[in-house]
Amino acid sequence: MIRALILGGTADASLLAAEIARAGIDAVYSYGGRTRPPADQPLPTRIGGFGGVSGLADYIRREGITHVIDATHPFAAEMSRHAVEACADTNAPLIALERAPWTRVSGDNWIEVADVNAAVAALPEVPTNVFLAIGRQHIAPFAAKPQHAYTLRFVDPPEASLPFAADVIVSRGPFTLDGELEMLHTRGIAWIVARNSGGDGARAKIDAARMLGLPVIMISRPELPERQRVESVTDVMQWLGHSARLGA
Ligand code: 3Y8
Ligand code: NAP
Repeated sequence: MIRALILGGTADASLLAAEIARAGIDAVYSYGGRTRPPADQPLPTRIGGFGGVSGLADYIRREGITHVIDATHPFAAEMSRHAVEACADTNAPLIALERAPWTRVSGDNWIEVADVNAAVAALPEVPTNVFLAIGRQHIAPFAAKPQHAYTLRFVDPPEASLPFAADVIVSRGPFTLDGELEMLHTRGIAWIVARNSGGDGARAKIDAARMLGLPVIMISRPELPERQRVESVTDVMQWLGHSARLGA
């Protein structure tokens, strides 16, 4: 009998949860507890960390999890690394549902950088209007260049004071091309900082930047350990179905 654990928190994870619920497969959906409250899922849902690799391994054993699907975001590197280790420790089969990175197309003006610090360095010295579309957790390094007029976008209103003066848009996304064009134009944004998340939920700003001829400082994805990886919900269902047929 299959009992799957979905490490979720993305649009793809929500699509997978709907498919798994429709198929009547026993499963649990897991959020990291980063936003309040996360979207509802059609599966029993748990919220919050497991307590590191050992906490996740204990959860897998205690809950009789037979399959783990890492459908977290490409930048949720710590969760993905823990899943690889905990599944190796418990011999639980693991598959990652991970969307392909965005690739540059003609008209894109990308400056590709390895991490947030390199993104700060890539910004000009001369004061300008900058849109940081990288969430809430990794903005502190931009305090090194306080001369810019920053626009930030968070899922929830900021709880504490910000490390530098900035205007915050509170919006959960997914975002639309018209909405992004309007926002970038009315705020006179001249630079965008984004992470190469892939998928459709965050790509509208990239398309809008191309249309407006704006430079995008694009942060590459963190390195992840080797693990079986698919890009579609169908592939995950086949992986599960295959196991079901084998009576796993
Ligand atoms: C808590 C679950 C859905 C899910 C929507 C996707 C699309 C909109 C685009 C911008 C970029 C960013 C951010 C973003 C997007 C989708 C998807 C995606 C980027 C929710 C969600 C949770 C989170 C956590 C949140 C992070 C933050 C990152 C905002 C739910 C809405 C910037 C990633 O305040 C915080 O602590 C927020 C933290 C991790 C990155 C960061 O470091 O701040 N996502 N996002 C999940 C949990 O608790 O386990 O609440 O429904 C999911 C979505 N966010 O069903 O439509 O990519 O799937 N999320 C990035 O750089 O791309 C916004 O603003 O243009
Ligand atoms: P992260 O840095 O990789 O993970 C940090 C810790 O948060 C993990 O070690 C784990 O805690 C806990 N955690 C993360 N995701 C979890 C999940 N789905 N279920 C249970 N615990 C989880 O993660 P993150 O980048 O902060 O992302 C957190 C959540 O937001 C994930 O669900 C991710 O899919 C979603 N999200 C992230 C981004 C992004 O840009 N990072 C974008 C969209 C959505 P323990 O060690 O205690 O187990």
